[in-house]
Amino acid sequence: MATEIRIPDIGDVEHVEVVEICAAPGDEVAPDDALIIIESDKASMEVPAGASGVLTSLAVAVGDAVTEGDLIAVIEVAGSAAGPTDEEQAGDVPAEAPPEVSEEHEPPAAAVATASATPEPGPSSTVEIRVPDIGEAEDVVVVEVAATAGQRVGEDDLLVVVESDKASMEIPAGCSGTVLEMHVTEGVAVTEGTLIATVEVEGTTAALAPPPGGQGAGPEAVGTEALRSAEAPTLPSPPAAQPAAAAASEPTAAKPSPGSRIYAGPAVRRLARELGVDLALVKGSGSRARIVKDDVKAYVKDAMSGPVGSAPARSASGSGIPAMPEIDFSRFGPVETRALTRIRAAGAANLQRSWLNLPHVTQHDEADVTELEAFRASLKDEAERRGVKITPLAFIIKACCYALKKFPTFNASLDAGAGSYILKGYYNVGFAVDTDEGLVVPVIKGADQMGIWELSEAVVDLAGKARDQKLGMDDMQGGSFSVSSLGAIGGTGFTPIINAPEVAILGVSRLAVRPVWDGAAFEPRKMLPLSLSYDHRAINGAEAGRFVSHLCELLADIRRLSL
Ligand code: CAO
Repeated sequence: MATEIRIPDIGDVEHVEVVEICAAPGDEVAPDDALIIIESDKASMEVPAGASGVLTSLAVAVGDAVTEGDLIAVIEVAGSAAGPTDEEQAGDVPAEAPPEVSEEHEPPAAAVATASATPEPGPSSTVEIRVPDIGEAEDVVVVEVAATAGQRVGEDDLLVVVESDKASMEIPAGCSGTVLEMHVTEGVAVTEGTLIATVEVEGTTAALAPPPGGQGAGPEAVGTEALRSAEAPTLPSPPAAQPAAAAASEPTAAKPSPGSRIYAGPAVRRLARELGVDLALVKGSGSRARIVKDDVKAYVKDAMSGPVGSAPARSASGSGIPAMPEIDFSRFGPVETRALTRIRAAGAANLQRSWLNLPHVTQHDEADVTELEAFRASLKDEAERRGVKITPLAFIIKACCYALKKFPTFNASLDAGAGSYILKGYYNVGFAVDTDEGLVVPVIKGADQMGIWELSEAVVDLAGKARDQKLGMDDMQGGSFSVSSLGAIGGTGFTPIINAPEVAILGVSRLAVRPVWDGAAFEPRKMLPLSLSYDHRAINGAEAGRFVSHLCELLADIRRLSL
């Protein structure tokens, strides 16, 4: 059954703008999934699908001016026997929209107090600015505090931005004066009536009307504008007038003064918070300098590629990388906090350091190990007699030593200034071992001097020590190249992180039998996926390609290991 989704009641506003499209035809949507985001001068709101099904068509585009009842989209509701209600058929509300919509026809509390503020000459007085009617919205938090104590504000100057799961709203001062105190900070939860700020209205007697019905606030409280979240989809009215101060504070690349306006929808604000981006520093490319997701992404890109100390970088953490926001996940469901083991924490720091400092590229290839596997199988009885487990890893380490000798820049480190290679005349191969405590990388010293039996013994011995937490510092130092084998686990390829200050690491995935064309017919061959990550400062792509090709040749014909 096809259901038409239309623009819900948007209060007194005649038209709102579609600022974001959140779903595309063909998408499966749930009732709570946002289809579009609409925005008036003062608030933005996600319009949810209101029904489960597949989005068959979208009738709006970014930039469209829409009004109540306009068609947004058509959803093919899966397996629904129930027909739409009369209201839905009339297009008043999306199917399954919450019942609160029946209240929509009341004029929103929006701007009532603001509009009725008629300052008259007289002595100063203190006005309390409180959170206005926020409809049925729950979990409303302050996401931005835009004014500070001592700041002069105009009626329309922004004090805070609050946000629920579905909508965000700017709360302006609603009167002119000096902020005496801001009573909220970013991240605090607020409800209707929560005290936001106290403002001294100078030289006037503030004849400000109480909020409608006297709800929540005292006689001097200024009701500003109602936030109706998507659960009660009503957008507040635009302000009666735009004071000159607000017009002068259009966002620019430089941080605007507190109180100036940031136009951004909830999805954009959420993205900015996730990336640790201060929206005040982002230049909006939308209408009225509204910030869209692409602006935030472009800002992050600039910050990452710009010179250290450039304006965007200064706003980020010391390393120039935007800090990750701290999120209270318990807001979304039950959580458990578990400390990282010492090994995992140390590994995490090393991996991050390598990932951030070394430009990683991964070269993928496949080695035909059919003959190698046949040879390995033929050693089974002897291996049992010797009490040694022989896996492909020993052959791979052996082949790596050969390849490293042929391509010495892979068995190297870069000096601190990255002006020269430090080529190593030893072949110490580390291999990643997965233990209960985390990942460790013991090193087989002088691996090039060992035969397959010796290498197999070394792997078993060091892996056992690693799992029993018996490795000494010496067992883990002095590596010149590393191998990370996930072959026993599975996968067809991955991006191993270089064990810096080494310059390359070989990832090994699970071998599989594949049909390989031999020029006349398809032959079943055992193919071993290899993934070589390398530091692109030290190694060119062509060199990496040659290194892996050579490795594949060696593994395809292990007689070459004796040449
Ligand atoms: N394809 C198919 N099978 C493979 C294989 C591959 N590439 N590599 C190993 N196998 C097989 C082995 O032959 C063995 O089979 P049998 O018991 O039938 O002989 C089985 O898988 C188990 O091998 P293993 O894991 O005991 O031995 P290994 O030498 O292959 O690996 C070690 C040893 C220590 C590297 C491994 O146990 C390990 O910890 N791997 C995880 C490494 C890791 O976490 N890497 C990710 C790090 S992040 O970059």
